[in-house]
Amino acid sequence: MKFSNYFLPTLKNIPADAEIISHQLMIRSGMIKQSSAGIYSWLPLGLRVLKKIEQIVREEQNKAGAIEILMPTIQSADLWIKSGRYEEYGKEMLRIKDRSDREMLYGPTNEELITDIFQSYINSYKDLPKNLYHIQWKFRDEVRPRFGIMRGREFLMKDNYSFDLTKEDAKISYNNMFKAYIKTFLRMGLTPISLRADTGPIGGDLSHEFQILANTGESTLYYDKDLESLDPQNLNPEKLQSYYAAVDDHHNENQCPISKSQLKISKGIEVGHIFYFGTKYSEKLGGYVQNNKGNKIAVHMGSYGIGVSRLVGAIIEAFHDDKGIVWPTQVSPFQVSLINLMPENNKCLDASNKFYSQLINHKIEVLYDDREVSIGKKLSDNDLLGFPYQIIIGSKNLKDNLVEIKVRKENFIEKFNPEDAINFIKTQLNTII
Ligand code: P5A
Repeated sequence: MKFSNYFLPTLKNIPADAEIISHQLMIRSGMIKQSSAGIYSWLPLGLRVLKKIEQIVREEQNKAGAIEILMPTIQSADLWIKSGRYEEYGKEMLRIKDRSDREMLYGPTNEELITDIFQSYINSYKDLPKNLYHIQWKFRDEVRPRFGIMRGREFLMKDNYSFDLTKEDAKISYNNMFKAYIKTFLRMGLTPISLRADTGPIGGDLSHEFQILANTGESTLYYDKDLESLDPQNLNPEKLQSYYAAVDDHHNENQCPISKSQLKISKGIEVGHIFYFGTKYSEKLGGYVQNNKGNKIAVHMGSYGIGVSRLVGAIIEAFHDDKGIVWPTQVSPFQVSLINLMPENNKCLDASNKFYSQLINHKIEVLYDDREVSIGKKLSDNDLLGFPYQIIIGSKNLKDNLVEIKVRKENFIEKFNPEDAINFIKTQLNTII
């Protein structure tokens, strides 16, 4: 993509209403635009990141055996009246009336709707277990939407729902998802910390939340330092659940079961939450199957949520410096910035155009900064955008047949001849899973 053809409005100044760094950086790098309180448009760069995160989440769900569907954003109130949550949800639910005065709502979550889909088609224990997910926009009329897309009113969630015959089987589904969640966050370059959690309006008696470490996070976490070095190929959910981890409200120094040398304290951001709630919804909404003796049994359910849009902000909170974003390669909107410092110089133009076609031929995602703006603005904009590698083309280096590569994470610059430059980038990108 050529910058001059793209739609990427960068801003130099920090927007006055953005309190936290990810919100500031997302606005300054032209990723989102607020439409009204807690509701955002995703501009091209932001959308690319959102789609990459969504795809990693999707792949890990599929690998774990969950099946993708798509439920609507607008739901009828009927099922919520049956489950008892229509009243309970209060003002956080956005209620709408259609032209025939029927009560509708913009779904804040989908336990009711999925249980209804399940009960319409599944009647026998032989069809269990089932695990269905979708990635769909939700609406929660939060009292205080803030921090940009981190606590929006409209936000993208991956939510799935498991159906099992017994509590024991449901626990297996729960642990399977637990493991998939850890893998998902590790794949994004994050450090996930799982904690026992309250169940709130979803209900049930077993729940974990997943926080990711970020110095600027809202919660303070106390946890066993072994949780920081998990091997994605070798995850044991039961063992992981036995490690000590607590948010500051729940942590008591005198009752902490692990030694001071083992205890770590860091800031975190909640990006996922999972629940086992037994038969709470299946009993009310007809989620029964016949067991092998012909008896009707209410299925045991769990629900599992990942804040897909929140992750965009959370990743920026975890990975930035004073110049801007420092994207992990796995979710970076582009892999390479190709920066032509002097587009008016024919040699620079030829060399840059050649790099551009070569990168495209190698299927490397490149944003080619061909703009006619000052060198200073180009360099600072590209640092702000934070793609992992920058190829910088200037006339002085070209005279010696050299270009510069900057590795954004280390702010390390090295000179290469053009051929080696492409090979260096290719090798670096191949080492990423
Ligand atoms: C689990 C899936 C649920 O809603 N029902 C279906 C369960 N859980 S949850 O904890 O309430 O939300 C799951 C994740 O969604 C993200 N999230 C948000 N992201 C942005 N803005 C919001 N206002 C918001 N509310 C929830 C979080 O990542 C949360 O962990």
